[in-house]
Amino acid sequence: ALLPLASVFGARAQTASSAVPVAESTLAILPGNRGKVVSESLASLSYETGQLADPTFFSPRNRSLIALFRQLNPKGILRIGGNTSDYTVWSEYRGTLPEQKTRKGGPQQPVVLHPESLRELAGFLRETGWSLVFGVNLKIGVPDMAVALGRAVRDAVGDRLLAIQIGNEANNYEKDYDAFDAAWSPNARALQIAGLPLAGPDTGANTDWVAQYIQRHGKGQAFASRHYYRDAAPRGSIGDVLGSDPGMIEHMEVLASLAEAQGLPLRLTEANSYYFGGRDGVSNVFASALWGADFMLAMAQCGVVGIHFHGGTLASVEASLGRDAKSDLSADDIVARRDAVSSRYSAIAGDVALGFQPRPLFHGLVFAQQFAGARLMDARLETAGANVTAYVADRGDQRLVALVNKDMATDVAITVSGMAGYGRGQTRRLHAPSLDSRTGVVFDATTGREGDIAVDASGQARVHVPRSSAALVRFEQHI
Ligand code: BDP
Repeated sequence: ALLPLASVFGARAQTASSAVPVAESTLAILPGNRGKVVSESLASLSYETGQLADPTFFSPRNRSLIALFRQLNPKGILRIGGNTSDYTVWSEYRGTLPEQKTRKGGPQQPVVLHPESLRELAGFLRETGWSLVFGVNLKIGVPDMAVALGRAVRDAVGDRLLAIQIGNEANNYEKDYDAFDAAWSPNARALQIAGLPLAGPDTGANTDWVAQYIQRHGKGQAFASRHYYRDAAPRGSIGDVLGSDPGMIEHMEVLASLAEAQGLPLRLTEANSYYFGGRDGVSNVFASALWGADFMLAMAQCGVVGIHFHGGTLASVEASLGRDAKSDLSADDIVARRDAVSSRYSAIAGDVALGFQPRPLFHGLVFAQQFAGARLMDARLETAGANVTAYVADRGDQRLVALVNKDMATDVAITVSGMAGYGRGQTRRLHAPSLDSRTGVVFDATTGREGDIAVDASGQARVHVPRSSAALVRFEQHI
């Protein structure tokens, strides 16, 4: 039933338009059905190997980026890879190297990686507390160089190296899984002999390749991986990103159970909303925060252990900015320019000269990361057709209830049942002036009637979630 907002939510009714419908919804928590514990490394990031060309980026002196990494997740995992990993050469490799070609057949300018970048990266990881997944060049077909670089990475970062991956989205250049396997295997053998931990296959969307890889190579690897993007920019719209992608859920459920049978965690080592750098007005606005929060929790529910949101600078734009001294810019200019130097989907915007700031997506990732360490529970949601998702988890004597209202037009009033034994809940809300806001996104504690939620004698609580916002309620168990 749709009730006028004012009748269920007096406090907000004074400011909200009375035209906003409210969908009466129910969330029944099924206390017997306990799922997996959400990994501490759920919120993770991915950057291009090309980002390492500038050793001051991932550096122990880059305090502003370190602070944002720590704020996102004190136990995250940084994945270095992407297309640029497949044309990176190691400066210390003394063997001969074939010339690499671009997709169109021209000579490919290599990214030359120097020891200094690895030393700086090691310091950055130490300061953030993050671990590393590092991708080496498969396309070039020189296993000796893969080993030389893999060893150098391990020597630089030590135990923080979780795994080496070989090749990025090889499905884009190998004809089928067997061709990939044949190219991959000599590299893998050489890296294994050198005692380096492996993970893979780091393909694009190819679930069947990942399944074959798990079957053939899964035992003893650090994790299994693939990537995810909703679609290619410039396709995409706010309505599209807020829609659901049920196919992905099915694929990941299948892969997670295959991986689990081999004792392997499953990670999305590269993911974001729209590839080709993201969709302006979608990937970099508040809608992406609701998408990211929901996507992370949906993936955790399927058994995905970590999601590495891809990002970083748009190197070409950055180069053109070199002439501007930071001090010449007003605060607003700096905000706009940090935005301009970054890929549109990057959760963090900025560069070393300008400093760094969170994008809207960042706040969505922080929202979902609140589930780290909590055990997911089954719950049944009925929303009268509103585009809402719900996630429930227990941690110690707390119960977390996340409600993501991706509906653009409808507020929801959710009656949560199955809360017997819990006292009051405290709410943090993820909201912004509008879905297309680039700034003004917050994830903050709500005070008063909207923030402090009571559980009644029958074990029910009422939570109101305005359209285009999310709420995270933390209920405390009765002592
Ligand atoms: C992915 C690549 C990554 C690109 C991204 C994009 O792995 O290197 O940056 O697409 O196009 O497929 O945005």
